[in-house]
Amino acid sequence: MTIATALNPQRMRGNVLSPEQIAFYHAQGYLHIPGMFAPAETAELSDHLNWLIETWAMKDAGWTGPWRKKYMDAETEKKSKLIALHDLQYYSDAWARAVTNRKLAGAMADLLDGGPVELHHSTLHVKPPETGHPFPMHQDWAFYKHADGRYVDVLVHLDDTRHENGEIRFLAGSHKHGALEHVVKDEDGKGCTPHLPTDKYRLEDTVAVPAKAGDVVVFNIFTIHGSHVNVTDQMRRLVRVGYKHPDNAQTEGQSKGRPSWMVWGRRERGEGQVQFPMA
Ligand SMILES: O=C(O)CCC(=O)C(=O)O
Repeated sequence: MTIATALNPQRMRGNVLSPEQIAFYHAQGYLHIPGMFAPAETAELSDHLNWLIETWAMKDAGWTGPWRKKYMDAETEKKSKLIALHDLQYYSDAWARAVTNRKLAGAMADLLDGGPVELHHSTLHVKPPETGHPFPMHQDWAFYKHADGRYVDVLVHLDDTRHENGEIRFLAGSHKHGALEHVVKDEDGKGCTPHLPTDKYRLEDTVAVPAKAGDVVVFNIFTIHGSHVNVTDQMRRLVRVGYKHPDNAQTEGQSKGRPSWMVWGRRERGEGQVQFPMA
C-alpha cells in the first residue's frame, strides 16, 4: 500500500493554507484550521443542523464492541447515545454549500497533491449531553478503505469543544504507519464497530485539539484518533466531511461504488473510461 505523506514542491504552493500548515499536516497527520466558516455561515449551518437533528437524524446506542466497557462505567454505558445522519447535503441547502465551499475545497487541494479533489461523504456526529458517546481509538480507513493516504477527513465544528464535551484527540504522526488491523468482533465472535485494541492504543497518549464553532480540524485517513464522553449539559455537534484525490480508489466500506462530486479541479479521463451510469 502506498502511503502518500512525503512533501513535494507542488504541495508547498498553497491555495488556502500556508507552507507551515501543509508541512504540519504531513508531519503530524492532523491540522486545526481556525475560522474556516464565517460567524454568519456558522450560525446558518448550526440552525440547519438543529433542524436535521430533530427531523432526520437517528439516535441510538452508537458504536458497538468490547471497548465500551473500558471507556464507560456500567451506568454511563447503558445511557450513552449517538445522534447520527449521513450525507447532510441531501437534506439541507446550507450543508450542500458547506461541503462544496471554495475555501475548504482549496485547503483540501493543498493537502491532496494540489488536487483535483472529490467529496466522498458527510456524516453528523452529535454527542448528546451528560453521557454522550465517546469514540474508541480507530482509523477512519477501517470504515471506508482506500488504496492510499490521499484522503482527508474534515471535522466541521458547530460547538466549541474542550475536554468536558469530548474534543477530538489524535495520536500524532500515527498516519505514517498506514492501515492497521482493527478489532471487528466482540468476545462472542459477533461483529462490532471497527476499533483498535484498547490495551495498545490509549486516549491518554493522544494530543487534544479543542476548537471553536466555525473552525475545522482535519486529519489523514490513517491517523489514529478518538474522543472522551461528553459530560456537560449541552450537545457537542460535529460534522465529518471526507475528501479524496480521484486516483485514490476505494476498495471497501461506506459509500463505495457511488460517484463522488468534484469540488476542486477536473476529473481526468483515463484510457477507455466511460461516463457514470444514469441509474
Ligand atoms: O466525533 C468524535 O468525537 C469523533 C469522530 C470520529 O472519530 C470520526 O469522525 O471518525
